[in-house]
Amino acid sequence: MSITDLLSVEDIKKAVAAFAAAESFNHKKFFEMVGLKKKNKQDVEKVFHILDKDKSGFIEEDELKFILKGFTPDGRDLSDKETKALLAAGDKDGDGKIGAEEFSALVAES
Ligand SMILES: [Ca+2]
Ligand SMILES: [Ca+2]
Repeated sequence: MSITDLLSVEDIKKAVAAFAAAESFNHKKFFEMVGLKKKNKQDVEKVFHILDKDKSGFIEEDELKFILKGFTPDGRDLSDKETKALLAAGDKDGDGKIGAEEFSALVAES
């Protein structure tokens, strides 16, 4: 399963390009632009598992930092500040990582 089986290559390109500038990442706009927001829960979970590189069942801070690379290899790394802001937005139970349910909720509310 590749991310482009779920999302359009064009949408990914546009969404990643829109946040190319340092400190510009906005997850709400990104999830919408990349087409994730209109996907059903099953597809959002598939994307979650792609982003969970080490298959731990959670997206940890070090995976969040490279979230854009999960969509396209030339995506930039998020800054520490952007990574922490994204973690804070998604980590509802405060365990320092994002679970599948938290990821679905984060996408849905965006
Ligand atoms: Ca992980
Ligand atoms: Ca959590």
